[in-house]
Amino acid sequence: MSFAYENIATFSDRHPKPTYYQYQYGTAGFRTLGDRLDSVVFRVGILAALRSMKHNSHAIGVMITASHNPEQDNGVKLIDPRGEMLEASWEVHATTMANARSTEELIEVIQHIVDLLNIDTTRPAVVIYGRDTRPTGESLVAALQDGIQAAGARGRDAGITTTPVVHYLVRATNSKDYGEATEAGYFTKMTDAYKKLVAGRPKISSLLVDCANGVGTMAAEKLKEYLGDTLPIILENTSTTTPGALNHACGADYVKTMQRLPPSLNGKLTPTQRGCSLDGDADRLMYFYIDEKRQFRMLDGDKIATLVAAFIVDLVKASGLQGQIRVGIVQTAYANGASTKYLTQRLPVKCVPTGVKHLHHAAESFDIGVYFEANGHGTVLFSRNTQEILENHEPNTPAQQTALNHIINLTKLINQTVGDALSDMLLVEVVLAHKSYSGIEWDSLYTDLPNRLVKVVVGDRNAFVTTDAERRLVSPPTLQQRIDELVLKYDGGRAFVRPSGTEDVVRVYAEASTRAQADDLAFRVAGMVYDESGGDSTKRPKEFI
Ligand code: G16
Repeated sequence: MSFAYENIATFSDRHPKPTYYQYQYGTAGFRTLGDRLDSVVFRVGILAALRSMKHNSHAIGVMITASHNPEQDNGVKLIDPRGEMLEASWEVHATTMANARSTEELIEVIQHIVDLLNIDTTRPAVVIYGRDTRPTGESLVAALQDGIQAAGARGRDAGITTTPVVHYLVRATNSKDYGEATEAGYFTKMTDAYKKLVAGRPKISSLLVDCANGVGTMAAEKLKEYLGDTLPIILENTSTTTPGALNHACGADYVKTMQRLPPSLNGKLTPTQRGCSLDGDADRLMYFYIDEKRQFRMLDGDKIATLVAAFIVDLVKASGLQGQIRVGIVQTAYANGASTKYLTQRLPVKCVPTGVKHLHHAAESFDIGVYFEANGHGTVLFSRNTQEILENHEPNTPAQQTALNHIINLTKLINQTVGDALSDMLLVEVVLAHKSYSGIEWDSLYTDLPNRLVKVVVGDRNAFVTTDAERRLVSPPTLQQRIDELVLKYDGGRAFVRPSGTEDVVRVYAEASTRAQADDLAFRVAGMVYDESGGDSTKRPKEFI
């Protein structure tokens, strides 16, 4: 098929934009109520085709998911040729297309983009797409298929699958040496590497996996088969068809925000046994365990980054590559202060704004870049130069050879395109197996400062504008100054405010030296945010007072 504006116009008339809504490309693409997204997803199909044409017909990915959001929400993320998030400069094109008020305006916008970027629309285009288990997913896929067809592109349907699988498929389709571009190729690559890395190490009796009642269930079931008895995983929260169950009182976001075990796992996780939670599209991971005092202990993205980075640094030294390969860490403002302090004493650490797209690019500046958000979203990147060093290195001793083999296997185990809960879970289990650590030893690397995350519903979240990697507010005008004054009253206090890019809320993060102080600081700052937004004082949430 060829690119024909008449064709696009005919299809576009079937996917009109609602007049009342302005779309915003957020932290991870467009995200709002699923039944508001038909026109957006249709247009994303066209945009993905244009991006493929612009990139020498390399495949572009589209994932329909709202990840950690409630079930009624949905969203769409675009994936670039190397499997990473859409290049930031195209976000503006996505937004302009999404907000074109009519078919005529849409055609004008497309023509403008084609001219501006000098896109050769005679080139073939390929779009790989998948969706999670949300009820609105099926109709949104139909809208996407219309967009792909309207633009004369070829679509490849990856079906109901996880975000990391779609990222993998895009990378593997475009770079043949990355792996076989099938779901089986994804599982085989990852589990073969895992088996080599844990060969001869003691096995744990079981690992409990909370699948958030989402698409991670299907992927984890397949992973279980590939793993066999090398890692016995017990799957929980696997009700993918129960209405309202997705992410409800379970999953990685629940664990991180509530800092407690999902109620459905009460009595299932035995003391000292490890468990972990995936989120709704299986790109985030939170670990936890119950200690000897039967207290819930959370091991979040910061703890994962610390564990993994230390292991990689040890392997680099042990393989004789110290001095040739520089390992660095990327975090966001949400990183626990104790983790940042611990890490900066050992490694270069960068702080960037929230969003995998920011972390991923910052991590590319290291030879091996370990990036994790505290919410459990992260991965490890090995630069091209590092891969070459690994391939050409000639170890002097058998011990160096073993360490080198381990690093090479890590490059295969880790999904280097994006945070991947299942790949990260295997990575954590590899490190724990090598270190002979239980959750307790891992947890004891440093002690988290007590912290609290709060969401505040405001009239207009865009009124909250940040700077300094989202650590400070520049608007509303005097709010940051008042937060600064308040923070000074708390021992070890730190707090910041930022608008979410995935939910219609403002997020408040606070930490302090005691749990009571962290809670108090968070709720007081949340109260300031609420008041600042012109909230009705009679509806002011009780906890904020
Ligand atoms: C997305 C992004 C993450 C980000 C999270 C929350 O995750 O990929 O990088 O941390 O949203 O973002 P915000 O605080 O702006 O709402 P996911 O797993 O929801 O796709």
